[in-house]
Amino acid sequence: MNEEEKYLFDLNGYLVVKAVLASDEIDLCNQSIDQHGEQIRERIDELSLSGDSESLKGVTGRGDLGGMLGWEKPWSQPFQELLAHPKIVPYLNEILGVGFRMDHNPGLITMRKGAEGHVFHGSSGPGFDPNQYYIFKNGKMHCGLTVVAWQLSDVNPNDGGLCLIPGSHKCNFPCPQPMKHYQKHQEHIRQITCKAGDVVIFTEAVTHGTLPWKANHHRRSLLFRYSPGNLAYAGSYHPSWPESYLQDLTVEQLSVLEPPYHTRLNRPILDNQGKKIS
Ligand SMILES: O=C(O)CCC(=O)C(=O)O
Repeated sequence: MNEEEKYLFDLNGYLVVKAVLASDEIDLCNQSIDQHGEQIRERIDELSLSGDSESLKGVTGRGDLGGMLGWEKPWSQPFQELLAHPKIVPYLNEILGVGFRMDHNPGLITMRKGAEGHVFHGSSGPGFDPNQYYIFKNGKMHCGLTVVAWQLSDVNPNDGGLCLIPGSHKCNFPCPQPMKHYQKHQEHIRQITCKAGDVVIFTEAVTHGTLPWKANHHRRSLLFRYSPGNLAYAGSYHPSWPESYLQDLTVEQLSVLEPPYHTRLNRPILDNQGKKIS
């Protein structure tokens, strides 16, 4: 993570890393998802995410799909490759610290034309959330839960999808409710545009949400969430990750599935080339 990227992440609470995946890697992920397309569940009725916001409502809900790390071979393989991807490890080493770990089960967000948005949320002020935070101390960023969102389709201006309030990870005051509903101060809210193969990294402390999807093509954003090595938000690792997740993983991939504990206690650590060094 170079100095410019650190500046931008500290400034905005997110960073877009361009062209991490090549087109054949994107295709493999999309083929695996297509193979499991019947498992996508659209969040309607009580699972709706748009609250009572007129600006976020849609004709259907967001599609969710999980469990890809446990899919039968070869379908799980493209997702295993993302677990400790050498192009992303250096960012997580900087943002979360060495020894970072995967926190939640990964999940795909899909949206078809007309899919509703998601009320904005985030964990900056006024209270302190010890699981999802952004702190700058001793010349260094320290983050709790952090999202790595792998883009498997393009997101163009005005398509909708992920949006953020840049800088809000450092906010001290609560986000006004009308802003969380995309009904006020829209000029301070940024829709994140990107190409398939890009990765958006953002801290859960930044106020973020989803705008209704307006494009003809489907949105596909694959979310891996990570925490520092000493911390767990979700209990997905407990009592253990499913056995099906662990098949044929490299030592590096297994390292990020370690439960939370101190790095001092022989926690495996990856260097900035994504190789296990201890
Ligand atoms: O649409 C997005 O990428 C944001 C998703 C999100 O914030 C969530 O699922 O909590």
